[in-house]
Amino acid sequence: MKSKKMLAVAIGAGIAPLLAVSLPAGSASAHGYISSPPSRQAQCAAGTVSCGSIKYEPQSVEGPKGLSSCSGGNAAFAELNNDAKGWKVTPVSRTTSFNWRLTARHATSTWQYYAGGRKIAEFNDGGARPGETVTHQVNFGSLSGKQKVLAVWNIADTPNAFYACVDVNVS
Ligand SMILES: [Cu+2]
Repeated sequence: MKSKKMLAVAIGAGIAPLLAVSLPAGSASAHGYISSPPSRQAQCAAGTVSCGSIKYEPQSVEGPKGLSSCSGGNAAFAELNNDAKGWKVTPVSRTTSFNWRLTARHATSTWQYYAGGRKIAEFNDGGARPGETVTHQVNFGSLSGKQKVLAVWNIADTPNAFYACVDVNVS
């Protein structure tokens, strides 16, 4: 998101009309997603699977906190919810590193990972601003075989979260 301060400065400088045109693209580019193991939106962006508009902005799967859908409730990205779309399944070990690529370093409350119908990991950043990449070690415990992991990035200073589904095979 563009800050209100930046907006105020821009208006003060008399470039408000230009900003009004460029703002949608700017805010769409400013979030994050899981790059590895490749999430569904990362596979769209890489052309591994053919997708609609999500391929241009894999970082934009933003929705209200508390959802459990891969699309974060975005109708335009509904194909991310389709388990039969041919997503590449990444073989992983019981403890696996999940890597986020952030295009905006939003203040963060928690990172959550769900699989097998329950939460398998949570990391509390206490409102801190993350780096451009973030890595978490996630342990699958007793879960094995094919799993659809739902990862959630909860933003500290907005009601929103970012969502990413990752298809893995745990062995
Ligand atoms: Cu953002």
